[in-house]
Amino acid sequence: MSATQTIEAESTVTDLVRANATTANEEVLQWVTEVAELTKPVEVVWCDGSQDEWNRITSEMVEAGSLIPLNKDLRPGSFLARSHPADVARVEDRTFICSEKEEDAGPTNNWVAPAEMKAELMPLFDGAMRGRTMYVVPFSMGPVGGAITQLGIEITDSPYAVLNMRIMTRMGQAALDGITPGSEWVRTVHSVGAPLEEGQADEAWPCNDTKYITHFPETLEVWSYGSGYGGNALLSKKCFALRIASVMGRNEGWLAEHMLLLKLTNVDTGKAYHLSAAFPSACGKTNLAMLQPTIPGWKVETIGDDIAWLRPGKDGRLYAINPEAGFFGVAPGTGESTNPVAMETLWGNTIFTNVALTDDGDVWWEGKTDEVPAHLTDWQGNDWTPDADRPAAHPNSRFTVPIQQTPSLAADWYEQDGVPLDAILFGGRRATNVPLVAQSLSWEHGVFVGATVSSEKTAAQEGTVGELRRDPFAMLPFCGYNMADYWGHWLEMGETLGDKAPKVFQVNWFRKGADGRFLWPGFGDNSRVIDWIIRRVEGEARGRETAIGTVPADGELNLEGIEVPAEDLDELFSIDPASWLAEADLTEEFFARFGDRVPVALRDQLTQLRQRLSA
Ligand code: GTP
Ligand code: SPV
Ligand code: MN
Repeated sequence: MSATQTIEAESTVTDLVRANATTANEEVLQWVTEVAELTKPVEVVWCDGSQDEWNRITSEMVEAGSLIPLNKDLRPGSFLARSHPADVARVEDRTFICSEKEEDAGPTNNWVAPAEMKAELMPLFDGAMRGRTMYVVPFSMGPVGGAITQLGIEITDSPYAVLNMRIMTRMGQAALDGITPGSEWVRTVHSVGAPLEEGQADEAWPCNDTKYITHFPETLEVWSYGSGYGGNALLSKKCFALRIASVMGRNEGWLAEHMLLLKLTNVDTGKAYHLSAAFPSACGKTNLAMLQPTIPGWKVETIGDDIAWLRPGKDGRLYAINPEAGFFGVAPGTGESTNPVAMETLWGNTIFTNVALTDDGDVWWEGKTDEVPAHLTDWQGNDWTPDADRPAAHPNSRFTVPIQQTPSLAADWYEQDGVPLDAILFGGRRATNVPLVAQSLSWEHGVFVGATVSSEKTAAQEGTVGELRRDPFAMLPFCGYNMADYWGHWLEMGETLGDKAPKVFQVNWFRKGADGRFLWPGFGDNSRVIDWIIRRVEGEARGRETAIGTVPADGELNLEGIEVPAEDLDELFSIDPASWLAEADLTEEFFARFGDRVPVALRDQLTQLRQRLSA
């Protein structure tokens, strides 16, 4: 039985919270009571993550018109949600890091002092859940009891968030039981900011024009208001597992990263390797995590597609886990030809958000099939035909699906204490300059490469798609502290790891020719690049040193079975000193924003890069 109770005039909020509480931990009970007193919901539900609970909440949402059940034969157990048209992506300009000191948030974050932000937020949260149910969602990031695992609770008035959290995290009683008096856990509060007055009808997707995504790293708290979408509402994800966790990692000697995680096995020798890759939002992490090699000799298995937590293990190597339990993946561009593993993963039990609906009750988005259906209902519920001058699915439409449905899931996903990393990749979306692949000359050089990545903006962020911006370590919107200190932390991690540190590479699948076409086939053919990377790790593949790193020597990149014209190949690896010197000037300007907090080792790297380019 699920735990619910309605506020009676005579019952206090304390009764409401405690009557059905599934913990005896006073710290939790008091915090939930405080939030309930503030937000004034009509009922409090302690979530257990069960199938019964899922069935109950999905039925209620279907009834309310907030979820559309998909055709049970085509997409069993799956639903479509359509968001408010103004609530479709993360809102970076409404995202705040509320550390005590402004310089601890740094120049790349919005900052407001904690007390000031709380004073701004409390009137908004006061009564924010009126007329709504408050859900208490306990969750574990990583296997309960694992060496790298962390626990948290999200309080939310969004049943959509609850369903997504059940997919994205290990949600339920085991997590709550792990939160013991005095233990470290993260407190997150979310409201869509749409209280219901007596008799007022609800919206299908309630939200508020006013939005706040706020983080209090010193007290391990997140308060999110006004949005129901993705990283704004699933507070385990960017808010906890990146912004708050990056600060925990700095304090405790580990790293929280915007990285995919995969396992590669050499089919002949049976030897396994693990690599992680940091690419900005909608730049191919899910694709690479589910790579289907187009060359023989390698088996790829998936561990994670968005977030990795990295911590030195007892043997001195760097170990990684995927703290999540599901994918919140970009739908457009995901199809049989680009990502067959994802397509198989999505067979059922999936929540789709802002994709199009087919006439037979299935889903569609741009790139799902080559053939475009003759008629669809678009992401906003309007009739759509191929001659429409707008996409049928929103460019940032997404699927939420349990990771365990992935046919390529590695058993390593279950590893309590993670997997040892052999290589780390940094990448972005760069039409020019950055070669297909280059190995860093040292750990310090690798950190410099990560720190200076630029990438063209995608639909995952609000703003202008295609605009080039610095996105260091793919963490620009996700680092919970001063980015320059974060670089320093990476340098220190390198010192700790010494010669056991993973090798560092930069990749770019997105380089374009003068005619605007991608020079590299990408997707499954990225296995050719990964093959060279692993052979470098093994000291087997030959490289050619350039000013910006070591690229494959002639003939070392396996191109068997594909036709890449020689001119394209030259262009993919061409390093133009003038353009790179211009980038170096921009890097100097970028570093200047951080003043003297930029580690000396990175300034040295910039000097050395200029010397190599001018040589
Ligand atoms: P978030 O979930 O937003 O953090 O992003 P992600 O990095 O997981 O995004 P995802 O993998 O879903 O990126 C999808 C986009 O990258 C789609 O537009 C794909 O077509 C494109 N993409 C992925 N791999 C390649 C590739 O090798 N070549 C090219 N040209 N595009 C690619
Ligand atoms: C991203 O934008 O990097 C995502 C999607 O992974 S969201 O969870 O909405 O941030
Ligand atoms: Mn992401």
